[in-house]
Amino acid sequence: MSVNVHINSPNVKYTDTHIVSQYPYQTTSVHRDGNKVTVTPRTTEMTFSTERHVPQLGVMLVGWGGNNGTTVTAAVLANKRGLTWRTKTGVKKANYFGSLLQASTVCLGSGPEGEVNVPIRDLLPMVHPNDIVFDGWDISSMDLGSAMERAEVLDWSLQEQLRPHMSRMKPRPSIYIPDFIAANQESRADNVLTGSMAEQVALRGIRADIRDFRRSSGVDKVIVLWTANTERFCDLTPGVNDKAENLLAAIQDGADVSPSTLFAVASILEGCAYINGSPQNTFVPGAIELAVQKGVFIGGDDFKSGQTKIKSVLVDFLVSSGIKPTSIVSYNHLGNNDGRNLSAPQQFRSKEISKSNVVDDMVQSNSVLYQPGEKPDHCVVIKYVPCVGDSKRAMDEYTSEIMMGGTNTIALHNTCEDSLLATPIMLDLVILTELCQRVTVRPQGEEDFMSFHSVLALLSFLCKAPLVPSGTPVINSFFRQRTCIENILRACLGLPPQNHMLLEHKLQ
Ligand code: NAI
Ligand code: DG6
Repeated sequence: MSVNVHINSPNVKYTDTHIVSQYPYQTTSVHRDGNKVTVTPRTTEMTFSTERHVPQLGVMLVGWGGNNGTTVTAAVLANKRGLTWRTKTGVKKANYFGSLLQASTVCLGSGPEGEVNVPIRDLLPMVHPNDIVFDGWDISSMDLGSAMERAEVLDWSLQEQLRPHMSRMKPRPSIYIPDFIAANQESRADNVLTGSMAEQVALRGIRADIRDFRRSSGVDKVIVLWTANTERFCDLTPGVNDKAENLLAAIQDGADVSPSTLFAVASILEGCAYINGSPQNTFVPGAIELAVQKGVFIGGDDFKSGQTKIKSVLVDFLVSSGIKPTSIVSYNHLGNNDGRNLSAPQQFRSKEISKSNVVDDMVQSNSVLYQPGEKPDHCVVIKYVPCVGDSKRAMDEYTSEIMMGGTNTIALHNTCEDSLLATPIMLDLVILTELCQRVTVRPQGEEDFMSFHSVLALLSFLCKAPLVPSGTPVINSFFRQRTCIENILRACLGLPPQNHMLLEHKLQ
């Protein structure tokens, strides 16, 4: 059941089309001179404007027939139909647990009945996941019903109920350049836009697919989300992918451009936001420049679902408690097709990079614990073990230095279905992106309202290696990322940032 949040303030106006709020944005400017630090508080008056009309959203998944692609489609269908199914531990009901927007809450303050918490989804008008229309591409031709069975994620009695609906969906043929993913994926590739097809023609084909989906489904907006295999990193080559015009020319000339970058370019040219759920460097500088030129959102990289999410909590907790992590060793094994693809060295390397930088900002923030350039040892291991399927095992050992030379070792073991962790994140990514397309901000003194930057850093909470505008800080800390989302949504409603001071209960 949804809650109707209404703000009672002279600073907030509800028109038929918009919610408009006046918001004092408070920051500080800091000047450091040796060991003297001067801090000057500043306030900038901002006007936030949020369009109230929620459009019909279409989401096109690259890798639709994979574990994530089939699971997100099936989960939405099951929720929409309110399905229940029996397992050996009882009757289960479809839900969206694990979704920040659907299943977590924010505190609005307190009233006569005490603290009032509401789901984030009820703060502002947002797309409901049940209303999303899915389509997509896969290099495997299997229909979504059979692909769901191949994925071995959902309980069989749920699959039986979903099968007739899922089987009607078939992925569109996709771009397959074998060199970018593991050789062990070749046997799946029976649904490709032909191996020898020029990149320019493939790009046109993807753009035509997006237009066809928009037209045939009747959706108002399309967002494209890469949930296909992890690719190897591509080389950053001046004259090829360093600028938008070079990248477009390189595609025309058939130069070495990855399938994921081709998809990103196609989406951007169609005016559709593009999100990268995998670790590879899809967003070469030319693709980022193109997105900025076209004013289209891009976001990524790599869904932050399990081990890395815990890392962004645990290291935050340790460092912000004044404890010094000196070594983090993360091991995991899994047996799904993602694990199979990652068993190849170049694809593993992409994932290793994405999983390794997550503690950097937290470490750098504390000069009491760490000297400049000092970092904890950080080791990431992934092994493919077919037997465990999608049920990933993650084992972590965190060693920290505590007071007076003491050592604190924390060991964790986590078992969970990988795709059931990724699915709610995929939904949050597209719903948050869509909402951001309806928010504009006018800082004091400016004539025009501005959108968020095309590189949508607000998605950082959901990504292992957050993509941010060049020269801006990368925030990995779980708490800072979540607070950022919460406070921006509150600003759209003219509400002050959550400060957790509870002064009203602390004075006498
Ligand atoms: P999967 O291997 O089951 O699915 C990937 C699908 O992509 C396959 O069906 C494959 O045929 C297809 N594919 C490969 N290249 C393609 C192309 N060029 N065009 C269209 N389709 C293509 O993998 P899964 O488990 O669904 O994961 C998908 C991606 O998400 C992987 O890159 C994984 O690393 C990433 N990821 C997954 C997380 C999770 O918790 N499940 C978390 C973080 C990232
Ligand atoms: C092996 O690590 C497979 C990967 O695709 C991960 O399961 C996925 O990236 C999730 O990683 P994490 O670190 O968020 O659990």
